[in-house]
Amino acid sequence: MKLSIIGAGNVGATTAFIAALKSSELGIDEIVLVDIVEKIPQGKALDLNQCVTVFNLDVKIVGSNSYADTENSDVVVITAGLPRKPGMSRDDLIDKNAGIVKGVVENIMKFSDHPWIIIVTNPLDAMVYVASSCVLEKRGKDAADKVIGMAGTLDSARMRFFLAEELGEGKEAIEALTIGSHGDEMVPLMSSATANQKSLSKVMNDKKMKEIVDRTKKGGAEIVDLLGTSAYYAPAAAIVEIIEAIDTEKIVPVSVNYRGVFIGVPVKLSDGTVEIQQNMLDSMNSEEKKMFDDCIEKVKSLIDKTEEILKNK
Ligand code: LAC
Repeated sequence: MKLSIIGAGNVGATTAFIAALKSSELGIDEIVLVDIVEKIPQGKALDLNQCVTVFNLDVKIVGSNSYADTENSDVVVITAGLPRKPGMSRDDLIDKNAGIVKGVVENIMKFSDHPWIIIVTNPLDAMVYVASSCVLEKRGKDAADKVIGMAGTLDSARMRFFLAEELGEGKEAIEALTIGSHGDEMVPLMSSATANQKSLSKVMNDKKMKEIVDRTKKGGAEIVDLLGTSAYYAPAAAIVEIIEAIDTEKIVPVSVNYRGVFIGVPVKLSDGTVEIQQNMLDSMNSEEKKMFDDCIEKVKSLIDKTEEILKNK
């Protein structure tokens, strides 16, 4: 598998690092790190090549300022764009990042026909819309269906961590999924979450659950406030989790085209298609369904705003 990562900042480089360490189990033989800034991707690639040598891993890491090096990628991860600063919401980035993502996708399309494209740039769901529309125009529906957004795997991991800590359980004991958009409107599926296969409501009171839901929703901002910039270890791991899920039975929450909007839903990624797990959406309780519907409305208006911005570019 050839993996290209656009944007050699914190998230991009850390994704390359984790993917390189897991390269043999994931079947990755080449990782290309592209950035417009000169020397940075080359420097990080050199460091990473020396890193994998420590473990005798057979993976080649290339740092480049040219999209030509992404030729024939199987998976492309787009992290390029501005990250949040303290006090900013993800939506504040829309103006700058819409143009960046469009440009990146046009360049990718010149060198790879039908790669999986994983969007990470914020505001996530709107950027998936930008990338998907661009691929649809250039390569048609089958290729556009392979454009997905990383958010739910990250939000779910954050929530599982908070739940595991609170309950004093191992992380593998906790199953919990968040869907919807990447932001305050996300939908943590508490009604189906479990700890050691027991429903959460049996092991935790409502007040605690609500606190954890709130902390998960603000999970990104909590780290922005501490670091002065966006998180990157968990986002990078959550990107690799999606790559790992491709062509397996694993269900992951990713942002895809769902009834005309781009929003996080549980899916399987197999044979180049996205299989939405509608049964899981149908089993939401009424409160979750309402949150999910509100989220669809919110994303719709964000997409309208994005269209306006792109028209003026
Ligand atoms: C976060 C960024 C990746 O939630 O959106 O940390």
